[in-house]
Amino acid sequence: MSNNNNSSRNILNEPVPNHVAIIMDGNGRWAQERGLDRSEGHKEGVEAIRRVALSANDLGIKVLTLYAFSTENWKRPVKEIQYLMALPGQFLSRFVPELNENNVKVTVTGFKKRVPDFTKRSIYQAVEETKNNTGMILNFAFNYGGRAEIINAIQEIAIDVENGRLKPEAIDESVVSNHLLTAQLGEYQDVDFLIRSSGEKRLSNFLLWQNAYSEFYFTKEFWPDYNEELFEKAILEYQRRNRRFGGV
Ligand code: V07
Repeated sequence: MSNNNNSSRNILNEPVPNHVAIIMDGNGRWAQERGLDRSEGHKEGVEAIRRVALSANDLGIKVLTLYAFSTENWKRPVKEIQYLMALPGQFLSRFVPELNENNVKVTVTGFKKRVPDFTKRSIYQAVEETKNNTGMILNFAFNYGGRAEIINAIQEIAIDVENGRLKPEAIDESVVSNHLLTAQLGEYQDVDFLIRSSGEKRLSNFLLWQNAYSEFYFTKEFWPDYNEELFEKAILEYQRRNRRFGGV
């Protein structure tokens, strides 16, 4: 193991974030730089998920949410969408046994509409086959959009008000949270640490409500290059910020 700089500080001696969310950006550019098809970048991106998920689980992180597909991604070329919709199935057949060995539970946050049936079946199979695991939750944001999520919550809450089940003045943060797509995450619904790879410094409609108090971390590496070492470096930075914060 490397003994350089801040990695000599033991990462396990200080709190790790409960909920880490990642915008896995740079798969296309990674492929372009190598003269490869974009799909090769997505394929390598799956390997990066494996490395980072197992590392996060080892560190004791409770929830890892990955932005796999946004509601805006439907604008991409049909060929690319077709490729992307097959990735959950590939991921499932290759990694579910390993996720089970590591007690990792798969969940999904997103809208069902427009997602092809074969993709939904793969995803629900992964969820089903890992549902009894009690370790980290590997949560895929799939056909997810933050504003659409908030609009959906408002519509559901409005129906409760219309039917007399809820008074407008009773609408508070917990009522709203309970109507978001992440309600299943319970006490870990809020993101503590947001990572975005590939140099872009934007939130891009990702978990708008849930990122209200999170620390942001932007890194220039492309997602397919992500590994245990880069992930630990990010977590050490979170711990550094927490120390400064806790000191006052
Ligand atoms: C996708 C690979 C990683 C880089 C970012 C974009 C491409 C894993 C999944 C997945 C989704 C749901 C699920 C299991 C796995 C996935 C899409 C794209 C659309 F239950 N990777 N990955 N889905 N990429």
